[in-house]
Amino acid sequence: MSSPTQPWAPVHGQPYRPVPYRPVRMPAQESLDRSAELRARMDERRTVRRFATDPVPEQVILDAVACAATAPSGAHQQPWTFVLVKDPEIRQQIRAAAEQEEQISYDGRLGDEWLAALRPLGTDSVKTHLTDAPALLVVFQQRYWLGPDGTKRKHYYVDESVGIAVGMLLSALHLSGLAALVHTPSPMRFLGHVLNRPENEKAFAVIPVGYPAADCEVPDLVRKSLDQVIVEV
Ligand code: IYR
Repeated sequence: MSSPTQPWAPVHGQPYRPVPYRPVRMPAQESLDRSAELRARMDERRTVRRFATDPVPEQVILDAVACAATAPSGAHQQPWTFVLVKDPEIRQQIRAAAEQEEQISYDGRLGDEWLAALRPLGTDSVKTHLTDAPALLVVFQQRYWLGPDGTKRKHYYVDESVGIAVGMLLSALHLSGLAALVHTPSPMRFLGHVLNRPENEKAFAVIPVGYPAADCEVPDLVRKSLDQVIVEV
């Protein structure tokens, strides 16, 4: 990997020029200790829909985005943009537009089966998290590369790449003490308009970030046990 201080530039079509990778191997006992601790910490993560309005240290969010941006991606094209929205007016605009769509969704667009699947989660069309949380991370997929001169180039496995990056973002936020919610208002086209994003970017999710409200409640969910999610052959 190039030095972190070297700015990114497209390498499309350049030859393979490997560099050595020799991380110090972690002793097995240390791996076991760390994985057990991480497993317990990750099991404490909950999706939060009621946020405190308290500010959060911005650097924590920036560090989490930097963690997310270490994600592997198709052809290492890193097809993501994270828009950090702090401005209360823009958050209000996003909330108004999201609630307008969600109202239609919850009033029937989702259909009975989908609404039944959501009922145990207690979601509805009111999206207070979009204005209560002190920051929103709006994640965009770069569906293709758009050069400064308008050149377009295909991006590969964009859904997978951005999904992995968002997973890493959620882990980083949680392990740094912040709560988050992956909110996917549908349709999401309004986000590109409100945030003035270029034509190659498509909204993937809105992620409010903050602390849970003092009276925050979450659904009483049960996670699948390890033996229900793993198959060993
Ligand atoms: N986008 C809607 C509905 C919704 C859909 C799923 I799948 C969820 O897991 C939760 C909500 C909303 O944000 O309310």
